[in-house]
Amino acid sequence: MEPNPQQSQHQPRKIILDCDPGHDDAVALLLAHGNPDIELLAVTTVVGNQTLEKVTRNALAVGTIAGITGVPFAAGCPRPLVRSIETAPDIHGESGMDGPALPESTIELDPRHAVDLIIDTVMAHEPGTVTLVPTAGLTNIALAARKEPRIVERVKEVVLMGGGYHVGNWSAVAEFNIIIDPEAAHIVFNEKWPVVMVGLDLTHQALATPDVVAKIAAIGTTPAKFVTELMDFFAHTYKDAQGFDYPPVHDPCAVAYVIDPSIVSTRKVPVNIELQGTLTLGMTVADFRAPAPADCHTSVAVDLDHARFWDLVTDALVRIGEPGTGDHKDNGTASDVEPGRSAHLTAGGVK
Ligand SMILES: [Ca+2]
Repeated sequence: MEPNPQQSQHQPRKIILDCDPGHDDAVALLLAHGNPDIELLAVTTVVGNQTLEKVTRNALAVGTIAGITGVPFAAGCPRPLVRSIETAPDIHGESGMDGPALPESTIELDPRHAVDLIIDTVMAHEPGTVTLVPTAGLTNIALAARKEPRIVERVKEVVLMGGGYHVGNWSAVAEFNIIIDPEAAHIVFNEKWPVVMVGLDLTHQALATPDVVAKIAAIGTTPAKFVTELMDFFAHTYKDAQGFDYPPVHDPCAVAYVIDPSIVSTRKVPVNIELQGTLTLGMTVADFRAPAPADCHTSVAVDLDHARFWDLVTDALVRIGEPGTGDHKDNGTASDVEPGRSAHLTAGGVK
C-alpha cells in the first residue's frame, strides 16, 4: 500500500472525545476512529442522554463494534454541577442507544475518573496539540478546567456540539447539552481557550437522508449495519418528538470540523450562557454585532457541506471495515462500495 502523500504532510489532530452515547455520539466515535486525520487519545463519558452507567456501557459497546484498541475509556460525572439529572429517553430510548443489539464490551474501563484522564492526557502532550471534543453536557470539561487550570492554555481548542444561536431543542431557545448543565457550560465558554460552538444551526443541516443511509448500508459491514440501525431508530424518534423528516446527526459535525474546517464554516462572535432567565435558561447568547472584539475567543458553526460531511462518515466506516477479521483500514473495501471513489479511499487506507 502506497502512503497517501497528502496525509503525510501533517500530523493527525489529537482529540479527546467526551460523550454520552447516544446515537449521534456513536457516529462521532466511529468517525473519529476511522478517519486517518484524527488521533483519538481518549474517550470519556458523562451523564446526558442517559445515566452515566448507561452511556458508559454504550460507549464501550461502540468501541467494541469499531474494534478500537489502545484508547482509554473512562467514566466521568454522574450528575450535573448544580441541576438535577435530565435525560432524553424520547430521543435516545431507555438504554440511551436503543435500536441495534449491543455486544458485550471487550474494552476494559480505565480506572481513572474522566476528569483526571482528560487532565492527564492534556498535560502529557505538547501545549497546543490536544483538541477537546465534547458532544454532551459540559460537566467533565468544566470540572477539568477547575481542577487543573493549566489545561486551559494547553488545550488547542474546544470544539463542542451544543447550543444554537437561533434555535433550541429542549426549550424555545436552549439546546439539550447546554441546558442540562448550564453552569458547566458557563465555565467552559468563559475560560479563555478557543471555543467552537457546533450548535443546532449547523447540526440541523446534518440530516441522515435516505440516500445517505443507503450508502452506509451498502458498505455491508457490522459497524455500517450498526449505524443504519441507529439511524432507523433515530429517524422515528426525531419524527415523533420533534417533527423532523430525517434525523439530524449532531455530534459527528464537531469531529468533522476538527478533520476539515472547510466542511463546517464558522463565524467569530462572542457567546455566553444565560443562567438567570426564567424563559431563557441555558441559551447560548451570541452577539453578532460587527466587528467582533479583538479578544473574542468563541466562534459558532454556520454552514455545513452536507455531501462532504457524509462522505467523511462513509469513508471512516469503509476504513474501519470488519473489525476482528483483518479486513480493516489497511485493506479497506472501498472498491466494492463506490467504484468512482475507490482510488481516494484505498490510497488513504493506512492510518
Ligand atoms: Ca451527545
